[in-house]
Amino acid sequence: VEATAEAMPFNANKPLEYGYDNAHAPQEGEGVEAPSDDVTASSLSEVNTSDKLGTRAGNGDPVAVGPLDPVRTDATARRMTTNQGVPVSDNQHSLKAGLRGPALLKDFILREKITHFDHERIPERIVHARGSGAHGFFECYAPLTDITRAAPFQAKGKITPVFVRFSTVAGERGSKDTARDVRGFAVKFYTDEGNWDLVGNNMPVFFIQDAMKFPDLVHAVKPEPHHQMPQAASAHDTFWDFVSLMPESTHMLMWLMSDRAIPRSYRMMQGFGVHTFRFVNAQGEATLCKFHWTPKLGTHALAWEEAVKISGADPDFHRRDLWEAIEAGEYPEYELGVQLFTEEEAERYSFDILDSTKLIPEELVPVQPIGRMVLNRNPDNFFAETEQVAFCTAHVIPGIDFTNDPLLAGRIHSYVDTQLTRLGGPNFHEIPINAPIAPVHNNQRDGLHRQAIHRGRVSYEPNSLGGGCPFQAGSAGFVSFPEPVTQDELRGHPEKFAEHYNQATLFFDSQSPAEQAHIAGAFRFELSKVTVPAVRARMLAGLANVSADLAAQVADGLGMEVPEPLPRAIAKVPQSEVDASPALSMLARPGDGGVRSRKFAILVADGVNGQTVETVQRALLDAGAVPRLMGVRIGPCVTDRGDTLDADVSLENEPGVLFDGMIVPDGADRMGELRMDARTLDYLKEQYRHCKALLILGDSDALLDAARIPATLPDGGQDPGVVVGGNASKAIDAYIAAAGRRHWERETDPPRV
Ligand code: HDD
Repeated sequence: VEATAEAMPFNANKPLEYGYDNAHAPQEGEGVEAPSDDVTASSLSEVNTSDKLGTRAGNGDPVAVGPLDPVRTDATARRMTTNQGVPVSDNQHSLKAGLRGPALLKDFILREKITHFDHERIPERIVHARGSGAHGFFECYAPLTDITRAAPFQAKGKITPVFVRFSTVAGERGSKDTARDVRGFAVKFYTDEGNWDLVGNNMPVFFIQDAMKFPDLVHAVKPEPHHQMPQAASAHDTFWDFVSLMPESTHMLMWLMSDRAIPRSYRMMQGFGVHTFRFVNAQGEATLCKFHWTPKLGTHALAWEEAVKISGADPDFHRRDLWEAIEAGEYPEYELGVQLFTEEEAERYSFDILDSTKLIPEELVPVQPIGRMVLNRNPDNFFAETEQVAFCTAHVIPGIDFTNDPLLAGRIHSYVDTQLTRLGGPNFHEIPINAPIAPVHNNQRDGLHRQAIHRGRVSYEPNSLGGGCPFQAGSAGFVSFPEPVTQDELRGHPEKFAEHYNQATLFFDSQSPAEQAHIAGAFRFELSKVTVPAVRARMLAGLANVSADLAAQVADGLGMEVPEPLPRAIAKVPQSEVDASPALSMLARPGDGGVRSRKFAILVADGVNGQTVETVQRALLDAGAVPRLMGVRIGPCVTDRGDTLDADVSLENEPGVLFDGMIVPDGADRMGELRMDARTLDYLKEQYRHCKALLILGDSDALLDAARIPATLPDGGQDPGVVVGGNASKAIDAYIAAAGRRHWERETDPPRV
């Protein structure tokens, strides 16, 4: 616009009228050093794993950094461009005919920006929509060459990069983390011989035996279709209607109603491959195999009421926990173990190893540790990595093969298929997070969003024009295990599949009293949300086949009688090999009992005894824990010594449920502000009710009395989780020893406090 100030009502060319003040815009190369320029996408599929990854894992450095480097972008000190690389001069204003005139269609910069934005979302996963991911590595303990030729297990110390995604199942992408639900535990191994995906859960069994029923199961558990409620919860009519008609889900229901369904952290839960797989060695010999991940920190759970409150206070509780632990260098670690057995042994078991509603008791086939996985790098970009990662049970490598588990068969189809819609076409394997590190060469061509530029005119095989390349690998490639098949085609299931209760009973009987009480409480809660009495009654009739005691407790909680047990589907119930499996209790894996990476709140207010705060903080830090100073508000408070402490969290912004334990330092007498705040007592009560350890120092024990917290257990014994001490340095040691676990033994139903 050529105009003078005199001719126009305002000066059209005055730079600030456009809101663009070049003087304050960052200039190219200012302040931060620009990243190096050697970023090309070409090396993606040809990365040499040993060069890029080899020895770096041992010292804790990220191993999966190398392969993705070519596609990581960083805008630091770069100027803004369009997607075509055209520098953008003004990202604040659309192109208009005059400052108050209409926007112009030829504004390709505006249109590109809005069009891209309009298409930012992709369909969420139909199940496991809510998840969190991390990079890391797998390290093999010893060569397993006699049982498998799978690349990750060929040498002691062999490092394979991995990407892991943990998830809930039922909730949508933005739903809460602490729902009562199964957790997904999916691991992508980027091996030298292609990608292997071990797509498991934190429970070793499943609801159904045959993939044919999966859509029904998912429709039943998802929010009901007419009003789209409830979100991320199984406590509603359609779920219980379905499972009460599906006795094969009884065993899984025991797991789902147990504390396994409300883990304290993704870092503190087991993972299982669920199905029986096959290891195959170089001679083509097979060994049957079940996969187990065991967390180094042990298996720990939340209390149900705590999980409910956390979902309001921090719906990202597990995501945050995983992220913060990795940022802090507290790398989550899991041991991979296998149960190995032969076809002949399997035939003798009282259950069918092709039935995913059954596990193999560890007392029958022990779990042998074969390696460890360490997660040591957070994703750079949630969408590019965690959302776009595509796990597929069909992704196996030479040395690992399927069995005829009919649930697995359906999965082999489903996962690839679902990505076609979710990720928009058949080339999702080229998305960087999904691309194998092993080279990819075949004659598959074209399709939406093709990244590779295939050279030459040959895209068929056999060919002579391309020298016969790429050539078949023969026995060096993936050779399916030649399982003989001689049977008729039919729809049905093997006889042992009809036994539905033995392992549900084994699970319940193997739990500690507190875990059993939680299972009964969970059934009571869920069934109390069921509005159709006949569904509740049918479920109770199923539970009567599991445990008379459990059925009676649940019925009592619902004000109902225990009905006649459901008729059994199998005529002659096979005898279980074991009556008790201690390994099924979460208490069997306490970890080292320490407090590493656990969060503790130290209550502070003006007048707090500064010395005790310092002692407690130091000791917790030395033990690897995360102490936070919690005040009535954040910011400074003055200690009895006259110096100031900074409260970094407040009773309001980080409620007590977000902490593993709480400490009240000496000084309650002086800390009037804290005493007068009703939330202080609420938080103490909650900590107690959720069975966390409390440390109360000096005159602050008056708060314990005010909150009516008993120092003794219901059976009259001393509660080791309530540490009351005059001497801070002595008391904190006792506290740390007590704070690595929950003190379930103090629980009563209903709660005393
Ligand atoms: Fe599945 C996702 C685990 C049975 C079909 N499943 C999905 C994920 C996990 C599992 C962890 C999330 C992967 C990720 O983080 O991206 N699913 C299991 C386990 C099962 C199981 C342990 C039983 C042993 N699933 C199962 C069956 C079917 C599916 C029987 C279909 C026949 N599952 C899917 C799916 C999903 C999926 C629809 C949704 C998004 C995706 O795959 O990528 O294909």
